[in-house]
Amino acid sequence: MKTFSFIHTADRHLDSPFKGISEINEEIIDLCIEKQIDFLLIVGDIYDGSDRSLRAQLRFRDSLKRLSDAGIKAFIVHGNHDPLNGWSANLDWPKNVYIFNGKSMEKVSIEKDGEEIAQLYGISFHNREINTNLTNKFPKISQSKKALFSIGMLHCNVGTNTGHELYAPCTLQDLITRNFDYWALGHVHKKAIINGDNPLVIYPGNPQGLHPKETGARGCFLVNVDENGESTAEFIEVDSIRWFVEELSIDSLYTEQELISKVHTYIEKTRKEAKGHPSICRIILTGRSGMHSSIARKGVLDDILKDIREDEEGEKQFVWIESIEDYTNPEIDRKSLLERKDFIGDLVKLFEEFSHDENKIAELKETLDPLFTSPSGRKLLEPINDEDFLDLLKKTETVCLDKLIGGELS
Ligand SMILES: [Mn+2]
Repeated sequence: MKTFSFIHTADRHLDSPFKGISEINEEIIDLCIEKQIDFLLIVGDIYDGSDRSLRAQLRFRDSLKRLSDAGIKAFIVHGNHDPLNGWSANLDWPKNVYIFNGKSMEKVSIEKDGEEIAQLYGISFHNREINTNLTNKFPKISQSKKALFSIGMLHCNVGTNTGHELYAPCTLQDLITRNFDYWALGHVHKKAIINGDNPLVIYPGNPQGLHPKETGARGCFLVNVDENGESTAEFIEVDSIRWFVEELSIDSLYTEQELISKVHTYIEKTRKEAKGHPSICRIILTGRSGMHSSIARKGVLDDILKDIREDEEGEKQFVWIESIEDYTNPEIDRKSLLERKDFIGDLVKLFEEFSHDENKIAELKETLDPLFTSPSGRKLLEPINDEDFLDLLKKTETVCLDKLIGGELS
């Protein structure tokens, strides 16, 4: 058979609240043309809402026109965010575009230079809430009669992925038993190869992170099928902006200058990590130090944010700090805690004894000994040296005090 290749993408969510990047990734269209692929599969949630804007539809149509003019076909199924019963403008779609209906599963034959190369099976969401298992609508291909590479396109939730709405639920086994060669899925925004071979079952994830929680590289899959019908899938990054969330601790920071420098260091680290992509970062400040009260002052974080953003103006590969959130706590004054005549005072005194008195340490170690020597404990725990033991005690004290007085001091 003829070799061929295709690109699989899903979940672009055009018109999503994050307006900054509201066009389909032109990178995907460029990639299709550059790699001279035979067809593009778009597996649902092209638009964020069923009432898609005319502008988003026009831009999407124009992107597909560019693809069509290059002789590349595009096949589309709709998902729960852009079901077919939502409003859509009456537009002339380019001739190489095929949109699957939402009433029944359809089979489409794909040709290359007049020769049939693959069979494509798909169905769109007619309405938003599809709670039935749509895999039942797909045929089971008899392996003996199988001649052509077969692909299933489905927007669905495999194995009840809890991070996403439970629409069109199904199991991996439901998909495997169809005897297809490739399942092009959509719906889950984090890329996942859920079956690596025979068949390949892939969620490409969204090609652009839409909010701070959608961190890391985003892209699509390029699939090559050789003359024996063997397929290989390669992830290719196409996101134009990358999201990051970072926790920075104020432990051991004493001045505003040190805090600002720490954010600058983080920005430079992120610029390197984003490998040429502009990025948007959310910073979460944690830890304890005297800086807590300064950070808590009205306007201080806003001013730091403004100052840092100004420094980024004009940077081509910018690192934009979206927000700085304050989860810091005040420094613990152990000396005054030791003088307290309550449970907290007793607890700090106890930790004080355990970390300085060798006999007490030996006593504590002996108490903990069964944990390390029991048959089940031995499998999980390594023996601890004295230094690590003291370090562990220190951390335990911090955890206890955080829980007991975390709010009391702030
Ligand atoms: Mn979806």
